[in-house]
Amino acid sequence: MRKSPEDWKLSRAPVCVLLTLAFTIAMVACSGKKAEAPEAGSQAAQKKASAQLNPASLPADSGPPRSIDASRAWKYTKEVTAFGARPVGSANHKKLEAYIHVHLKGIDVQDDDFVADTIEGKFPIHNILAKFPGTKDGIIVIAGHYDTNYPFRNNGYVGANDGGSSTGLLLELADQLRKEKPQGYAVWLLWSDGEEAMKDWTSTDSLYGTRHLAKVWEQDGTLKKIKAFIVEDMIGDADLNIERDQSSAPWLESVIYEAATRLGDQSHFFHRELNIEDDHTPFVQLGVPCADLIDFDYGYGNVFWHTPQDTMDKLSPQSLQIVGDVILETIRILNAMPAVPPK
Ligand code: 1BN
Ligand code: ZN
Repeated sequence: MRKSPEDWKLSRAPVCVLLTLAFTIAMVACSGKKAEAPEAGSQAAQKKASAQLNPASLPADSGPPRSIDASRAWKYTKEVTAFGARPVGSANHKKLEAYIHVHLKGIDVQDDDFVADTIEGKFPIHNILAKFPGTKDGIIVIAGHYDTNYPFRNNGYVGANDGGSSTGLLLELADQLRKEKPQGYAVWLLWSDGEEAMKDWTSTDSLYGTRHLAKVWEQDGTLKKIKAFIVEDMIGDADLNIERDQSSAPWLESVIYEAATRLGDQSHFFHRELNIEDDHTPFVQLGVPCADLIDFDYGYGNVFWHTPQDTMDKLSPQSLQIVGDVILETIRILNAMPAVPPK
């Protein structure tokens, strides 16, 4: 049963402070990775606030929104998760690649294949890209990773939320775009590979697929055409709380928040601000406007993240519905904006 925005505010408010504290400790203990809250009133926070968009400046709502088929996205997520651990170089990873390719039959698909030299040796990496042409000059990329962690290849880890939900939702978005072609910017769906670290997350041991693709697109000129690069990651959690990310473009997060508000889903967005490295990071570093839609509060204090407890029973089709619909509405608003990025 979906909670009303009021229910959410009431039930979440008392635990917010504790969650933030637990999260900070967990981040230091688990990964040593950057995922920090900014200092209130800091220069960065002020700059970010000033760069957010006034919703009144956005194009008006233009009729009934589109909606994904969440039961189908759920079925895809379940099927992806049922492959089991899907680390790079594994038989399960190959099976999932084939499953995605079969799903995309008839669509313009382009693979970005290369060999990554990692701390654990050389591994094949396969980014999968489905291109839906538009009617306007420019590209919106929606990305999510399909690999699971190499270090968890033998401990029963299945990555239902982390890898499963992102893959399942992208497959459903492909169905939507196949049914109704983009009326505006081209939309490219990216199943990214090698997002996870081979050992411990560092800037060189992580994001193998997107670091490669960002370089390729910088060299061939694609990067300049990208209007927005939106990552969806860990978006299946039944208790959905999408973070505001410090490295994401504030104006793009404003558009996403407006999309969520128009759908009545804003209570699931941007209660907490973190600095998150994810598949958007290589593109942020090259100046592309990005947003990372990630729920990094998966179980109390993120306890299910990167554990064998990341299983389907923690997820909900409703969360896939919310994120899928907000992505479609975001695309609609971007298409209606007179200039992207806004002047
Ligand atoms: C997301 C899911 N990530 C890895 N699996 C990226 C990430 C790693 C985000 C550490 C925050 C902290
Ligand atoms: Zn992960």
